[in-house]
Amino acid sequence: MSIEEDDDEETAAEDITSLASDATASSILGAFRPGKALDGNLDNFFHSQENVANSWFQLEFPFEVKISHLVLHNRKSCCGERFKKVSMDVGNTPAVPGQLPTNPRCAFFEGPSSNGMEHTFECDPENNQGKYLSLALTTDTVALQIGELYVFGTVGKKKRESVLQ
Ligand SMILES: [Ca+2]
Repeated sequence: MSIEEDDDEETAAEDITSLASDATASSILGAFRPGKALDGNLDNFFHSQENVANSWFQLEFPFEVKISHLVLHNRKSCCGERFKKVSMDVGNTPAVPGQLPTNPRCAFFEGPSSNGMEHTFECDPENNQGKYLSLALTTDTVALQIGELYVFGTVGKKKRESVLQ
């Protein structure tokens, strides 16, 4: 019997949302900034500009992360059905405004959702690794809206130490 070394691969998935270094979007409607999807408040939300093709929301991490699943809370107050045909992609290529993200897909939601609905989207952490996580509308709907997003996954031990210093 031996004591195993700390192994990054065996680290349990945890909420890594707060490790993100930036949150951006293809467009923003007024004060409904991307940070509104990350503030722990289910009563507010991120909202892209309306009727713009290929709307996306992106989290950037300062290092590659392995993503196991996402928990998403839709906007509560209205228009939950707008969240549909959403592609969730993870990789090292940042998204470009006006274009759909090109990273490998971790999940796809056919939808439609409804007001305030909570969703869990499973990813494969071994195949869904990178610095960028994007959620993108792949269909014509009014806007991308996200009440709250939680990202679960793992980071390497050395990377974790560099963040904590
Ligand atoms: Ca919020």
